Amino acid sequence: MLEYSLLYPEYSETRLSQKLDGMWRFAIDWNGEGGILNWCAGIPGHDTIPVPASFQDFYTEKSIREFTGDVWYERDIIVPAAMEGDRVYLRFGATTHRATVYLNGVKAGEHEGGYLPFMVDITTMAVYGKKNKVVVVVNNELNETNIPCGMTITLGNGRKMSKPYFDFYNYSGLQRSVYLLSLPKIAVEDVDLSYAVDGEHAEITYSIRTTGDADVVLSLFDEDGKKEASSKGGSGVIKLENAHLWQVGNAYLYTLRIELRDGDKLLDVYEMPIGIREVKIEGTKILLNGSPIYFKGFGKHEDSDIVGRGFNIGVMKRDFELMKWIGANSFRTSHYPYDEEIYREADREGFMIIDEVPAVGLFESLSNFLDAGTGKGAKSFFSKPTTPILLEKHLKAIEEMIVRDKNHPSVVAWSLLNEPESTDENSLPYFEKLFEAAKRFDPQHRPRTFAMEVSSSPERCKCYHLSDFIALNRYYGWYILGGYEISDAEAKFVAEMEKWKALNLGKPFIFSEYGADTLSSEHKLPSVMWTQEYQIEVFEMLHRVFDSYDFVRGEQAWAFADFQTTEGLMRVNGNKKGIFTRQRQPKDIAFVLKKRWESMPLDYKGDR
Ligand code: BDP
Repeated sequence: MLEYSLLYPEYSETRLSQKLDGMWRFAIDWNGEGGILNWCAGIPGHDTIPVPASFQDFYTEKSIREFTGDVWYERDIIVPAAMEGDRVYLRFGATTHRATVYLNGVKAGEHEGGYLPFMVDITTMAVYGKKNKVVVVVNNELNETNIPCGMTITLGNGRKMSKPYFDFYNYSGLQRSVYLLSLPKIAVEDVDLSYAVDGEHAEITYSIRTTGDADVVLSLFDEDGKKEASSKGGSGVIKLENAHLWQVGNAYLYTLRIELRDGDKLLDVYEMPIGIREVKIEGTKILLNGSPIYFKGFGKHEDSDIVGRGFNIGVMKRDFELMKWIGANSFRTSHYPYDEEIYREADREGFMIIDEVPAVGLFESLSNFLDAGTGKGAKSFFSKPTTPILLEKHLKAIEEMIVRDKNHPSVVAWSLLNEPESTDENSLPYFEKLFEAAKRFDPQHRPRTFAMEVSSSPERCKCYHLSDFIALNRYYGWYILGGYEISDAEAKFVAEMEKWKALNLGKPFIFSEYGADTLSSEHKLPSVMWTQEYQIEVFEMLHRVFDSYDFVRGEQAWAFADFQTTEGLMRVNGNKKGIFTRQRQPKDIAFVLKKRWESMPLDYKGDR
């Protein structure tokens, strides 16, 4: 069990929460000497940098953008005297990929894993009512013992360089908000909720974990603030006769108020938005509140100009407006859990999320995602001496993701890996442990899956039977038989689909990626690869195939927007498979998708 709470840092009658965003002092540890030189007590220089943001894209020097190693952040905070007597924490939304936190020169905590929050307890270290110095050292090196996988090389000039086994830039730093929080000694630590829906009748089964003994009192308020139900005790069931369900594109959020009491004394209050909905798989159908649904949407990235992977509230708003405009209803958080604000927005807007743990690059090849389909490389990513360490970190990330995200109605499924090497015997025991853990951590037992690349074919994949629904990443017409050979690509795609069909798995399939690189500057009639016309041809071909198989229950195009990657022969200043540009303007394909998705009802193919 996690040693800290991952509840969203709400303010309440009993909790204080202060955002520490803004300009922090910043220093790059060029010689890896910050530890020896005691930077934990104060960093050198006068540079400052925004938090939250990736550090890479602000500067004009390439050596900073490509810097691999330790970067140091520092700021002074006043820990208010009013917090004394409570438990006081620093909460980091994400430090990519690992961080050590110091308070007043003394180590306060550390965390590994770059896309999930953690809390550092500073209760006994803080000087109350006075200035305290926070120093954080963040390391962005990649290896094969943590996710996402990659390696770190050293160039002839002695500089280190990141070699991701994945196709997105290794942005890093303090990429999400930092909070100073105080919680009462006896506090709500975790909340488990699950739902049973029968028409308008709904049952909410709850269980509240606290840090000490207290009477638990729950109240449920509707959107107008009217109390609809209440309950007492640390666990139980709340019944609603006329429940407003959370529906796709029509979200309804209740407020659950949890009070911890000792007689008349209020010990803690925690309020959270909740949405009542039930997700189920029945045969090849995915049901939300009993009705079949078809996924329309994207694989995305947290990625934008200047701030990189840093959370940007304006970009978030724009992305949701574009997704509504185009008729999408869902997205996958490829290839890592996103900022918590994005899930809260999806809860409000009625979007469905396939929540993905940062397990990408688990494939034995130097440039993973490019060689993946070619069958190149050794065939044993999961039988290395380091595999047990990787598994342990992977399981911890799954736990952290599910504990953080389990109460978002928008989260309807878990993706436990992206394009792993699922073709060797040793992958099976590894995958079994992931799937078992996801079930154990999730009180709602949401469907689990992993996104499969093309060599994970019906004949070769050892693990697809573990998935509750099959998620395929397929690039017919791009990596496979692109350009004038597209007719053969279609035939090859149909041949693969026929093999899946023959297996008669009785499970839903979703296309979790499909697309073609397209430069927004390029037009040509007749088309060639990389032009906007060709992107449309690829999508039309693929959609024809999707539509001819009833067990295909969704399509999430790759990618929502163009995004930054490591430079290379295959990438023109990033991956250009976006339906929108990196600046969030539509390519021609966006209008094609809009027409298609707006004409497809939510229960598309639901009668089949
Ligand atoms: C898949 C990966 C994705 C890549 C995409 C591509 O899952 O991260 O960006 O292909 O090549 O292999 O565009």
